[in-house]
Amino acid sequence: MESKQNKGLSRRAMLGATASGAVAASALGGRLALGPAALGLGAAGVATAAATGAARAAGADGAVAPGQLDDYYGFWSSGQTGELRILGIPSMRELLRVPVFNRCSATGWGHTNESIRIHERTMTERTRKHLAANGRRIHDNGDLHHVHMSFTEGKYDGRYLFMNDKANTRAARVRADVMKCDAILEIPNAKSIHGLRPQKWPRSNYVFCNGEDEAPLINDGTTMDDVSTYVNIFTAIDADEWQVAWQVMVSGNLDNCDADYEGKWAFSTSYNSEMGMTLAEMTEAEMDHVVVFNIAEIEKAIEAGNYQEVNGVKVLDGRKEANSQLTRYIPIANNPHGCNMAPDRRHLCVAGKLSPTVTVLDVTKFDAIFDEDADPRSAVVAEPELGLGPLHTAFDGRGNAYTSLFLDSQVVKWNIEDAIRAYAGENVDPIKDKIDVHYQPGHLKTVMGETLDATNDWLVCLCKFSKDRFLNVGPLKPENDQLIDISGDKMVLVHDGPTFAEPHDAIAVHPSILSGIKSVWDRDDPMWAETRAQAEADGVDIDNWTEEVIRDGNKVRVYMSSVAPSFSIESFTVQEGDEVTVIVTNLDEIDDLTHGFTMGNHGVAMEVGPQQTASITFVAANPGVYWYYCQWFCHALHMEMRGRMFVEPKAA
Ligand code: CUK
Ligand code: CUA
Ligand code: CA
Repeated sequence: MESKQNKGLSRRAMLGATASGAVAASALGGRLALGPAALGLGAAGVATAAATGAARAAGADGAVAPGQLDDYYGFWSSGQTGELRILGIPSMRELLRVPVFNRCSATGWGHTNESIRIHERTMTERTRKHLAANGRRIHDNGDLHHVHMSFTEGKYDGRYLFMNDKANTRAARVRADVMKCDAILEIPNAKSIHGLRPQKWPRSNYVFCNGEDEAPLINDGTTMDDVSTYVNIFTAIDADEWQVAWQVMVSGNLDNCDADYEGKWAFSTSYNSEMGMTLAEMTEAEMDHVVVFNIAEIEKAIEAGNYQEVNGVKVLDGRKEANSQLTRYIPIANNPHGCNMAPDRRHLCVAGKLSPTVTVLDVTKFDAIFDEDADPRSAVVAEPELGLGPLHTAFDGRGNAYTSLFLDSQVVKWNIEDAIRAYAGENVDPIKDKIDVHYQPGHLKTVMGETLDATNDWLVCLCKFSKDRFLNVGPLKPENDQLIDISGDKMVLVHDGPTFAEPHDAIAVHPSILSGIKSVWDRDDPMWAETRAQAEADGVDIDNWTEEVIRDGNKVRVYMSSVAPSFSIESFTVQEGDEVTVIVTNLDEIDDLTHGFTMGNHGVAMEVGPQQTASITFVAANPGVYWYYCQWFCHALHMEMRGRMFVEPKAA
């Protein structure tokens, strides 16, 4: 203790911080040393920007000065990286990565007991069997295409972010108060969750998920060739319970989806109405379709018990031949893709992909198409020809739509009302502007353009190819997310933002909606409830300075606390072959004072944020001395924040 205190003094003096807290520089007093100066930071890091009104903190070029905050949070998917990312808009600075379906070296996500429990909670028996056969407990890859925030009455409510995993047929929820994943659901029966959208009205009671790939409903190896046994599945997740509420079998496959502003409908595009199994078959028909799901009729059918139960889930038949009131199929040309509801509460825009058109559907006409003899195309009110390869559409607050043109490498701005007038025969050109983007855009998003709060501020266009836009980094190039000013009549490209593989989609959210974000965990957070229960069973009080090593057969639980710059336990001993669980509680309560726990040569590392408890389990297979250390730079004596595990050889 003596020498630690002395080192603390000299180190602080060296860094030029005040020494007024020096007498208290015991393990606990360490926090006194950690002003910004101790880390060599200026005080400017806490400058605030008045990000409330319509005025932009950023300049016209989107530049945000050092120390200034961005105007909006951007939430980015990351495709095959499997994580959620948070960027600032308009600076496009990356603020955080939130691991979800991936394994994270920094935070231990996918390895801590708390995160593995979230993965395992709704895993199907098939997946458990598959993983066990491969010597694993969880999948640590995902393909996260779509991220959307929870809604209340058509507006973001700042509670949750929802996202899909196409690779392993899952959907996940991230708590927006701490920006951590708190629930993952593997969806039975469906295959490859692609489109995902929350219900917008009255609130996000459901999260709708499209199954993209067809497979036999009872997928037990009986047949591959009898395609008549194949189905596709639309799933509604109960967003509060994070369990499947119901599923609907459909004809054709499902690509992207959205929901209306009345809570009556959900809709999905299908590029494979043909139920083809090859590229030639999937592009054979001239028309595919949009499926309209009638939420009230579906809930009625569930209530009436008109479902079959498959793998513990209620499944309804909404296929064409079932002739039910659950679904309607609206013919759309040709392999449609994007499915975007406009903030005018009325118009759904479906991008043609292989057709140069966007089809505009009036959702107030959907009741009529559920009449027996109605023509489902009677809901079409416009079909402007916009350019080659339309993929997705975004909206501003002035009735304009912005559609990405993949093949043309352009964004086209068009006016919805003018498109409707043109479709009705008036001589008006709905196209207002076109801009080149670089290159091959997929999704594009305006600030809060998928809500009733659509703005006229920025458009982010997520380009799939960057080619020559950045220094060459080898065969694998970054994507290029471009920032476009849409405040005037003409779109203006102001910024290129390289991103790693492969964000598909993004949303932008005003900071006032996220005012509930915490900087320090609540000690009683449910994230470690099971770890707390184990501690209580072991008679350990993890809310206070803790030094306990509990032996339970060949299981050893090591409870320790951390306060900068030390762990409460400087060494512990286990036996060769023991299963060791290290439980660390970070008692520091200062913003940004994260510790970590890394056990050398054991593949073990985790984040422990201020006031957080985290735990990780491994087998101590080899006798010897192993250092553990804090891997988050937390203090001038961060390097010294370490200790030893001694693994005793098994008695012969
Ligand atoms: S999909 Cu990727 S560009 Cu998965 Cu939203 Cu259209
Ligand atoms: Cu604690 Cu570094
Ligand atoms: Ca097709």
